[in-house]
Parts: sequence; structure tokens; C-alpha cells
Amino acid sequence: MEQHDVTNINAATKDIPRRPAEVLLLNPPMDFDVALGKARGIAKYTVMIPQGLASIAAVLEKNGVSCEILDAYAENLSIDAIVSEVLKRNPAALGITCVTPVMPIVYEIIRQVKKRAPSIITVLGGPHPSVMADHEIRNADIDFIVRGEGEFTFLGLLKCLSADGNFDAVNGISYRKAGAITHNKPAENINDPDLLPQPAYHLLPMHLYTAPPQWSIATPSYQMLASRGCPYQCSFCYVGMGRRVRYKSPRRVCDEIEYLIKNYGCRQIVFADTTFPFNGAHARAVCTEMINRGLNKKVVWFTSTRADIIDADMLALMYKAGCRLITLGVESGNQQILDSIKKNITLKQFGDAVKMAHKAKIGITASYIIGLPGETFQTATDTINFAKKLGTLYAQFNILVPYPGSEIYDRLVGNGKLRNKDWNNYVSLTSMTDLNPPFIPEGMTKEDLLALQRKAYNSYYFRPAILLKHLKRMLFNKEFAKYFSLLRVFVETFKKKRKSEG
Ligand code: B12
Ligand code: SF4
Repeated sequence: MEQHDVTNINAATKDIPRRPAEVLLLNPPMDFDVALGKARGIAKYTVMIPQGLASIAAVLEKNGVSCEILDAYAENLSIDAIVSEVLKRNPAALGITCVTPVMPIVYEIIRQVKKRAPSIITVLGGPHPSVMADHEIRNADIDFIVRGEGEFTFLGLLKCLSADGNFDAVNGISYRKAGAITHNKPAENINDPDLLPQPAYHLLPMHLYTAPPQWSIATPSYQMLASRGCPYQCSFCYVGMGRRVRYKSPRRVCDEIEYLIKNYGCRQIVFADTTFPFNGAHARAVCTEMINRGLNKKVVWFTSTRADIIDADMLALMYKAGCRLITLGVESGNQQILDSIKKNITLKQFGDAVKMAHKAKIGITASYIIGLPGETFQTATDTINFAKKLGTLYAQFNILVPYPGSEIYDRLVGNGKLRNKDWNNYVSLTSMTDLNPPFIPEGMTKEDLLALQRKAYNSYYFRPAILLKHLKRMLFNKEFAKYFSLLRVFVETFKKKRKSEG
């Protein structure tokens, strides 16, 4: 990578008051074919609102900082197109949201931006730079990293930049000072999400957002949050929002839904919360408020949850309030593996939860992980068999990606079992044919993992019982558009896979 010195922050800050557009927030593309302008990604079938950027933009606007969002992920923009857009808008600061697999694309974007406009201040935030700050800030194209929740940290940083102030006072940032790397104290998490303004939906290309095809019952579909944080300890997961859960009030949740209905014709909500009905009392209050305001007649909604926090009454109320699908992270069909990843749920609890949801007429996507540490052919087969026994509407079989920030990642780094830190390989969900998996369990090869994943999908979906279930749904619920989208994703993924296999 070409390196050049951009550490002269003072020179850059002098420009700030003279610039019209202060901040440009960027959601980068993730698919390298898209980034290189070679193809439109299948990502376009799952294009969700970048809630973090939308929330930051709202706080900036409220505080008088002019701000724009470029959702290059939603717009399928290539790196070249993004760079010319950034140069055209010429912001004082460019803020980029980053998950691990987008990093190689982000490196290239900031390399080109800094080469052509060195005075644009680059700020990275999001899950990946938050945990890898010490590593990433060594890249001279990155001026600042904002760790953790970014709304007020970023605002503080911008104020400091325009006043030529002292960065030491801004908690939550990492940067280079006189050649040395400095990590300021962590910033505190936002206590009360109600104090945040509503996300700046008006700055986003709202016509482009879609839910994953299997969740698309009604369109337009938008994603929102009812809470932040997760108290559980699953070792494969990175909980960037902290262990303490903070809730939006039911009134705020419903105001936001009403806003999305009124302004964007919203008919479906996907709660992006890690586990929405975590606190039963809060979930009941949200559902009741939805019903009282008649929102259950206007939108359907989905959420992720855990098998140990739902019960028959809760599910019945959720259904009444408009919930039609839940995602359950089952992860493994082998109790020993489940215990080893600190899931703290038994196979029996999963079985009971699925039965209760079926009774409540709520569909389930169960998600599984193949290739966890300790996985053998037998435990993977246990997972496939258990999935078939549960018989949920959808099943998703991911190959483990040990994301930075998760306990598994730290353990694999510690015991020397992490195979590579090439972030290109840190993509889950897609087939790994052309990737080099960062972790492969002992006694297995990459081909074994791929074969197990293929076997899982084939033996799950190509069964008369499941095919019939879907056929019935398509015909009786008139979900033709959804199934058409699913078919397109299937065909495109297949074509892409064939291409990568040469
Ligand atoms: C909903 C969701 C999705 C949705 C929508 C993604 C989207 N564009 O919003 C879908 C299903 C599409 C998805 C896809 C993926 N996801 Co996802 N997703 C989530 C989930 C559950 C919620 C995200 C969210 O809305 N958070 C709420 C907002 C408010 O928080 P935030 O985005 O983190 O932003 C805050 C801070 O991080 C910070 N910040 C963020 N960006 C920036 C930028 C700047 C400039 C600044 C200053 C601050 C800042 O300030 C924000 C406000 O406080 C999180 C888990 C979680 N709870 O965060 C996983 C999570 C973010 N996803 C993850 C991953 C890995 C992925 C995929 C890479 C999976 C894959 N396919 O390979 C893709 C990547 C797609 C993409 N480019 O975003 C990981 C990331 C781990 C890592 N180390 O990178 C997470 C953390 C899950 C996990 N527990 O492991 N995801
Ligand atoms: S997998 Fe779900 S329940 Fe477990 S820590 Fe992550 S967000 Fe929380």
C-alpha cells in the first residue's frame, strides 16, 4: 500500500471554516466486484439502512453541522465513483462506517482520497476500527478512529477540529500525535436512546432499501432499532454496543414507525436489535403501543431473538402486534459445542421455542454455524440433523468467521490457530470457494467445510415437507414477489460460484 504523510492535522484544520459541506458520511460497498465496477452485487437484495450513520448524521444536524450521507453500498458504487463523488463534494471530514470485510475497499478509497485531497480529514468508525484501533491507526491515510458509539464522540472531535482544540479531551478517539499513537479514554455509552434525535432518514436513498428476500413479505421494508446492547456472552459474537441494554421508549419506537409510514409508505419493519424482546416488560409495552395506535394493521415486522427469552404469551402478543417472523440463532445441534460457545441454551429449549412460535403462527429463520472450534464431521452432522428436526421455515448455514472483537477471535490469535488476517476473507453467508477461511477446525479442510455447508442446504431444503411448506406459503399468502427475489438470489449466487470455480 502506498503510504504518505497526512499526520499534519493542524494544516488540515485550518481549512475547515472555509468549507461549505462539513461532513460526508460514507457507507462503503462490500463486494469487490462492485467496488471495481465489474458487477452489481447480490447485496442489492439485502440493502439495509446504515443505522449508525443515520443516527450520527441526525446528531450532527441537530448541532448545526451540515452533513451528507453517501450510501455507496445501497447505490452499488465503484471505488472510482466514490472517490470522484468525495472529491466533488469536498467535505472537511469524511466519516466511514466499517465492518471487517469492507476494510480492503476502505483502504483503497482513503488512499485515493488522501492522494488527491490530503486536507480531507478521514475518520473511521464502526465495529472493526473500534476493536482494531491500535492496528488500523497505523495506516497514514486514517486521521482518526472513533471507537464505540459515535454520535457525541464524533461531534466532539469535529468541534475540536474546527476550534483547533486539544484532542486529549475527546474521549473515544484514537489518532497519531507527533508520530505516536494515542488512544484516548473510552467514551461512555449513550444512556438513554430517547435523547437521540430520530435517525436522519431524509439524507438516505430510502427507495433503495430492501430486507433479505426471505423476510420480504411487504415492501417498502425499513430497518430500525428499539434498543442498544446485549447482555449475553456468545463467544463468536462481537457486542460493540456493550453488555448493558438501553431501550427506546415504546412511544419513541412507535413515533418512528409512524414517521416511516407517513413519509416513506413503510409496510414492513425489521428490528435490527440484537435481541428485541430481551426485556419482556419493554417488549410487551412496545407491542401494546403498536396495537393501541393501530400500527399492527399497517406494518408487519421481524426481529432476532433468543429461544430462552420468548414464551407462548409473548409470542402471541408479538403476533397480534404484527410480528410475522423471528430469527433464532441456534448455532449448533450439538450440546457440547453449544456449551463451548457460551450460548447458554439447551437443544430442548430450542425445540420448545420452535413449537411455541409455530403455534403462534410466527415463521422462523434458524441460523447455524458450521466450523466452530471443536467441530468434527459428527458434530456438523448433528447440526444438520437437528436443523431438519426443528423444521423451521428457513435455515441458514454459515461457515464460522471469527470476527475481531469476538472471544473466539482472541482465542484463535492467542493459540496461533487464526490462519490469516486478510480481511477480504472475513465474509460470512456467501460461499467461500474463492476465499481463504480464517479458521478451519482440526482434521478438516476448506473443501470439507464447503461440502458440509452444501450438504446442509441441500438436505434441508430439498425435502418434500419443506418444499410443500414454501409452496403453500407462496400460494396462500400470495408471496410471489418474495419467492421471485429468492430465486434470483439463488441463480446469481450459483452463477457467481460457477465463475469463481473457473
Ligand atoms: C442489522 C445488522 C446487519 C444488517 C444491516 C447492516 C447495515 N448496513 O446496517 C445486514 C443483515 C445487512 C448485515 C450485514 C452484515 N453484517 Co451485520 N449486523 C447488524 C447488527 C445486528 C446491527 C447493526 C446496527 O444497526 N447497529 C446499530 C447502529 C446504531 O450501530 P453501529 O452501526 O455499530 O454504529 C455505531 C458505532 O459503531 C459508531 N459508528 C459506526 N459507523 C461509524 C462511522 C463513523 C465515521 C463514526 C464516527 C462512528 C461510527 O457510531 C454508531 C452510532 O453509535 C450488528 C450487531 C450490532 N448490534 O451492532 C451486526 C454486525 C454489525 N454485522 C456484522 C457483520 C460481520 C456483517 C456482515 C459483514 C456479514 C456478512 N455478510 O459477511 C455484513 C456486512 C454488511 C455491511 N456492509 O454492513 C458484525 C460486524 C463484526 C465486525 N468485526 O466487523 C456485527 C457487529 C455482528 C456481530 N455481532 O458480530 N448486518
Ligand atoms: S449472538 Fe446474539 S445473544 Fe449472543 S452475544 Fe451476540 S447478540 Fe447477544
